[in-house]
Amino acid sequence: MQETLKIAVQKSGRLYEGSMKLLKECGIEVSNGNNQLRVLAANFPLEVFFLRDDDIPEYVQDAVADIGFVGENVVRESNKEITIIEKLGFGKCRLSIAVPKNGKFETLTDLNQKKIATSYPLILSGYLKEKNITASIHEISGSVEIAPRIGLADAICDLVSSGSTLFTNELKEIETILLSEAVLISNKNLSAEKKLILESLLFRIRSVKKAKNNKYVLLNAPNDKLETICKILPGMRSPTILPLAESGWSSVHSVISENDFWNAIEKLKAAGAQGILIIPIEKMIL
Ligand code: PRT
Ligand code: ZN
Repeated sequence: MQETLKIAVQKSGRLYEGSMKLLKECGIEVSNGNNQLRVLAANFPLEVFFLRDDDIPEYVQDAVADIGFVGENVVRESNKEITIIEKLGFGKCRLSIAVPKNGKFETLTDLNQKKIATSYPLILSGYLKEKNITASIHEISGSVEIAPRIGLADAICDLVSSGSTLFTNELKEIETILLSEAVLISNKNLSAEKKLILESLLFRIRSVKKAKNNKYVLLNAPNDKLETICKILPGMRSPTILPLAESGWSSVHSVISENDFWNAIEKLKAAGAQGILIIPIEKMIL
């Protein structure tokens, strides 16, 4: 019988949707209709465990699960013997130090000998040590943002994504100490067979990620502008150029990275490109 790879994902919460969506985009069917704790994928040797995110690094270290999807912030704070294999591109946030907006603290140095409330004591203490700041760390597990208002701490260290929680609580960020997103973690001693399944899953994850970071561009160009336009659009090898029915014009097909996108579109228009279509790519196998 073929082995199955056991993956731990968050049971409910901010990473649940992203984790299930990624598996689906990898062509792996997992139904969790009955809110079960363990589900076998229908078409891939994968068994999915639904757990609290804080437990995932330990379960992966202890080989209860072989791999997991979890926030890098949780991985760093848990400090377990596991390997981070790949960033997954969802669940993006940052761990930041924030202080009351109209208070007397402006910089990290102002927090010397002061009290900081956080659910991330390990990451915070490492950071403060590195920066030579001596502050006392008050560990709390939730509602960290209200600590300064109720006199529990002078500052907080918490996760931020949109910044609206800080805003509503009249706090301002003064220092980002970790940029985080969901990552794929693995047990350090996978069997050869499990490593092969992981390789196959990773291949799919990387193809999905690459496709998300790229767009398919289709445009019409006058033939005398083709050279300039091709320089803006390098494509995977070079752009595909096909003659249009209207003489003197060609259709150009290419792939462009999300990061270069807006910049390139402006240049393409300026170079005489017309009818520019941008099409999402579903998978990208190179
Ligand atoms: O029940 P379980 O223990 O599994 O879940 P949990 O409640 O511990 O975690 P959950 O679901 O809140 O978050 C899971 C993971 O999502 C975190 O470990 C991060 O990796 C990631 N993530 C991304 C976030 C945020 N964005 C986020 N904004 N986790 C928490 N927040 C909180 C933050 O703590 C603060 O209270 O959202 C608030 C700030 O959000 P903004 O948008 O107002 O800035
Ligand atoms: Zn949690």
